[in-house]
Amino acid sequence: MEINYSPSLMCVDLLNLRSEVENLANAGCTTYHIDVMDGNYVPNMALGLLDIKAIDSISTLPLEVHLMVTEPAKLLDLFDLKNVSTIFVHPESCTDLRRTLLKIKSMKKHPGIAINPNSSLSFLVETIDLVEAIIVMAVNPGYAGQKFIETTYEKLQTVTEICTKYSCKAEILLDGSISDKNIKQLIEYGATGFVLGTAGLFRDGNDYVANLNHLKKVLK
Ligand code: S6P
Ligand code: MG
Repeated sequence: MEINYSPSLMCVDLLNLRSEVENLANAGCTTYHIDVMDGNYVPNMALGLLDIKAIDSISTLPLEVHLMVTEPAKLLDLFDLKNVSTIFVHPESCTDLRRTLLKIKSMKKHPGIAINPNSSLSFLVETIDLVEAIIVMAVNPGYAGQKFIETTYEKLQTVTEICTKYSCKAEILLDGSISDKNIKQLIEYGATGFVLGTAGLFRDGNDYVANLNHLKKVLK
């Protein structure tokens, strides 16, 4: 299985956006993770639309957009960009989750849901016929640099069981404090990819080649 290594671009040096984006691709990252926050659904803001359009214009990799906003359906058209492959929404933030996922599908993007540590998995079961990608949050959304929540392992196992039961082939991405301490176990429990931030990639002098190779070695 090809593992998706997706750097969280809110962790890059924004003053050097072009070289950061290029260096991450050259280091072997496979997609870019774009965190969008509105200061309402989560008490923070991250990348803005102009940053994302700039990234889209030079990207050689697919962009996975993680919307941490209230009522994402109202903003979806803004993300109808060339390299955006997947759009994730948080079920609780949608008035009509199914309609929101259908709208993403109509834009020819993969519809995804992002599941918080305390989100009910009934959202997944009820949309399993539409969902093509899943983020299992290992932290509460809003910030980089938080502590890994240990109940994530159990949650991931249940997500994997649900996908198997319904023959759902969605990618399963883990997001939040992903590092050499947890990736092996997460793969065993069904993860197909990782969002990489300060815990695993943007650390130790930001040597992306060395840090990514280290993670890959742990999985061998
Ligand atoms: C935060 C966001 C994440 C972070 C990522 C950072 O809510 O959705 O994608 O950017 O968790 O990684 P780390 O290793 O600093 O926790
Ligand atoms: Mg994220």
